[in-house]
Amino acid sequence: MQVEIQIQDVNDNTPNFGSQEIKIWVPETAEQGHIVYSAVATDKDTGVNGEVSYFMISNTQGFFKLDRSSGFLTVQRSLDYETAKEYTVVLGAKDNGNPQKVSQNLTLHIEVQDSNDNPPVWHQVTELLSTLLIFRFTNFSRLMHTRPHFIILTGC
Ligand SMILES: [Ca+2]
Ligand SMILES: [Ca+2]
Ligand SMILES: [Ca+2]
Repeated sequence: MQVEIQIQDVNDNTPNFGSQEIKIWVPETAEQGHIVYSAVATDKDTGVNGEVSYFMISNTQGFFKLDRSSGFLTVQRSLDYETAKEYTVVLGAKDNGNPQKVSQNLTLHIEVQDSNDNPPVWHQVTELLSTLLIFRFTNFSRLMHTRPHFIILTGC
């Protein structure tokens, strides 16, 4: 007599990101929809017990959007290096089993990379001119005998 024993899967595995903190760089010119990160959590169970979906635990002012099934984290709002250089987004993953198991948090440290998106402006012209005038004025006595020399201390 043969007895067939079928082992049924139980939800004894938790989705696992493999790490708890990750650093990511994204250019400030990244457009809406730009994929910043692709979250992947594995779950060794089968069927619904191993079906993983993703969720956000914290998101800085809605700058990023997470697709709950693919795990893609995309840019949602325009970034600006000159305004904010770093964001922190915390993700979680859960399976579809019963009872449901939830992963440890994954913290993403997103650093915005500077792009040359600002043209030079001349707002310091007035200040520069007044500095030069003061320089000339304070050297007026020397001007009687020598020609002034102007040195550009900083510039590009
Ligand atoms: Ca599981
Ligand atoms: Ca900018
Ligand atoms: Ca910039």
